[in-house]
Amino acid sequence: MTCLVRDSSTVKIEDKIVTVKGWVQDIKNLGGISFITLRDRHGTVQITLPKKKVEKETFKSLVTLTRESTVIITGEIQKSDQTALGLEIIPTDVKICSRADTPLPMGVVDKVNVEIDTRLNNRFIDARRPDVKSIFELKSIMIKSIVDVMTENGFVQVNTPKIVGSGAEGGSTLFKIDYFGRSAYLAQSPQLYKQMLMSTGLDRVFEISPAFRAEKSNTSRHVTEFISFDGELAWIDSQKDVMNILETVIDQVLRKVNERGKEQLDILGKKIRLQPVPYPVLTYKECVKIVNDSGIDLKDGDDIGTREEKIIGDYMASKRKDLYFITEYPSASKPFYIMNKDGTSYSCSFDLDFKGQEISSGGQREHRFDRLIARMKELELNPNDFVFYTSAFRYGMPPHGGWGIGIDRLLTKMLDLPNVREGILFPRDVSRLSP
Ligand code: AMO
Repeated sequence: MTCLVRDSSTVKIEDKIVTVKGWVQDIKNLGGISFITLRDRHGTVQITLPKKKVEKETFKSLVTLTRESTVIITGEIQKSDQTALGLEIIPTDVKICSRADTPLPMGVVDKVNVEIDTRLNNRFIDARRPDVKSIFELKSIMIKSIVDVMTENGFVQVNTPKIVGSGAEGGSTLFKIDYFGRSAYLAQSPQLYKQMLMSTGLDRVFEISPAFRAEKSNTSRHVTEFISFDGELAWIDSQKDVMNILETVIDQVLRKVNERGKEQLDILGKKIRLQPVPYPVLTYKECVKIVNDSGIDLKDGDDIGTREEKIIGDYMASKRKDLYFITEYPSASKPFYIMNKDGTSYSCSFDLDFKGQEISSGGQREHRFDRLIARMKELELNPNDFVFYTSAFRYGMPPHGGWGIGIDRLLTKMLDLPNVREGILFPRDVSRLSP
């Protein structure tokens, strides 16, 4: 008789004899009969051990196992009314791959609430939980969907260096490293490189890669290493062109995740609320008013911080809008590479917020060499530190713009997770460097 290797979700009564591989989730010893719940990536299957029917050695080795040990079990399938799958496996052969130590640092199926720190310290066990595993399967589905949507829209996927000689997003969040005796940094974003690529004729590029910020703030949305999804496109008329493509991309990605990730969303008990495009646009000034109307004092020019973002998010939620752009930020609050709106003090930039949190920022870039240098000087940056970048603006640079999205924030907002760390397998923050 042939013996099939099956995952738990595909064991069928007709298989007669199967081999299953997994973790011992639970063992119940009732004297004459014992039950093992064996878990693999797809679910669980019941191994039933009637003492009289199972070979003595097999019985003994299985009932003395510890929870979360890994085993390979071959056995006969029998019908059962007592199990979810309507069947059980009576083992004929067992191979113990590794016996788990006791006590476990945390339970897998126990209902007790475990602190996020304990969970992150023991991520290898935490991610055995079907809900946690589903989050990371959805992240994979989301990234695959982004690649599909961007490629379908004519973007070329690129990779740019993560060890760099100068930062793009301000000195305060740069991680300095020793590069064979020279100063170097971990890239805060692919900003300067994706812009340089606009002068090559690869006029639509995207990148999904780690970005690093020496972010001292210990909040539920800041980490020191995150995955950035960057897009950049040339020949734009204004930042509006970038916003149009960005909302199309987000919309298509959310739809794809809803379809492709149905199984995982069901496990989490979630459904992604889809919002038709175009997304609403608020100006910075309108946001200041919304915040002031809520009783919080915010002056024109002040930063829209976490508290203010939340107020604006609540206001938009009351209009059933989860995703919305914020435009016309004061130039002073934006980096040197963003274009100023001629004759105003505003920048050609935008943020995209999702349920009261910034998930993306972008805009039209300053592509005119002289103005770019002037803007750097205005912000007290030394253009000589950026010659590798500014050179690309001297020999034919098209007008261009783009965005950067924190993938981890997009995921956590999409799933209403309370902390960005929930969406990162091994997060890095001001106090966490391990595991
Ligand atoms: P910005 O600095 O706004 O813009 O970053 C873009 C997006 O990256 C995410 N992000 C973070 N996520 C988690 N932890 C952090 N510490 C963190 N910092 C940033 C956010 C944010 O919206 N070069 C520009 C983008 C562009 O103009 O193309 C940039 O990096 O989701």
